[in-house]
Amino acid sequence: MSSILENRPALREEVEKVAEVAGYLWQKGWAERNGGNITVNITEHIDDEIRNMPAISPVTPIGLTLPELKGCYFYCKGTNMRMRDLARRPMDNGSIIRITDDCAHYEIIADKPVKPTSELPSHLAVHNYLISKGSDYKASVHTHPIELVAMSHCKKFLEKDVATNLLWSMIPETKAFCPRGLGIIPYKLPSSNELAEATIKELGDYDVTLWEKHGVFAVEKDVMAAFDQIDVLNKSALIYIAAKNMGFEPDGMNNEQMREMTVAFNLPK
Ligand code: 2HA
Ligand code: ZN
Repeated sequence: MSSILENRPALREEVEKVAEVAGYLWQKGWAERNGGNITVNITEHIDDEIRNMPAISPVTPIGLTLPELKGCYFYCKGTNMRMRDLARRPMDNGSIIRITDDCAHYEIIADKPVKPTSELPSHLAVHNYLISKGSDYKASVHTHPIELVAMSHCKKFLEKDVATNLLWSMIPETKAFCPRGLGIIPYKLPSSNELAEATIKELGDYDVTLWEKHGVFAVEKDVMAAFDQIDVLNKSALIYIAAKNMGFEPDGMNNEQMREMTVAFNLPK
C-alpha cells in the first residue's frame, strides 16, 4: 500500500521525528500501554494533491469549534495505540487528519482510518490557542514521566514555581533548555474539557505543564524539542531523587549562581 509520506521528504521527516520520540517515551518507561499522545500541526507540509485527497473516514465532530484550525492538517497518535508500536510503524498507529471548513469536525485522510487519540479535543484546542497567539509551535506531547509524576503527589511541589525553581537549581542546563519552567495543573479528569482549559491557561506562561498525579503536557516548535524540554526537567527530578536516596537534601545552585546563568544565557526572569 502506498503512503502519503512517499515523495514528501519534509512530511516524512516530521512523522519520523514522532516515531523517534515515541520510541524514547517507551524506553524511558513513560508510555505504559497506550499512555500518552502526540499531535503535530503539519499544515505547512501539505500540497494541493493532499488537499484534494478524499476522506477515508466519516466526518467526525471534534466536540469543540476551533476557528483557527480551518483547513489545518495534523498527524495524531491513534486512540488505544501504543507508543512502542508507533515507534516502528507511525502510519499504522496514527493518522493524518484534516479539519473541515466549519472548524468543528475532522476527517482522516491517510494512510489508514486510525481513529485519533482520545485527547484529540484538548490537543486541538491547544493548537488553536497556539495559532491564535501567533506562535510557531507545531507539536504537543503528553506523557507520563515517572519522577515528575511522583513529585506531583507532594503538595509543596504543586505550589506555583516551587518545582520549577528546585528543578532549575539541580543542573545549570535545565533553566537554559526549559527557560519558562514547569506550570502546575491541579488534578482534573483525563480527557476532560476542564483539563484542556486549565492547560491552555498555563501555556501562556509555560511550555511544559505538570498534570497532578497524571503526567506532563508540553508544546514546542517540533516534537523533538517538546520531548527535550520534558527530558531535561525529568533529568533534574532524577538528580534530586538521587541525592535524597543518598540521604541528603541537595543544596541546589544558589541564587547568585542562578542569576549568573540567567544573564550568561540571556534567559527570561
Ligand atoms: O491517551 O495518557 O491521558 C492516553 C493518556 C490519556
Ligand atoms: Zn495520560
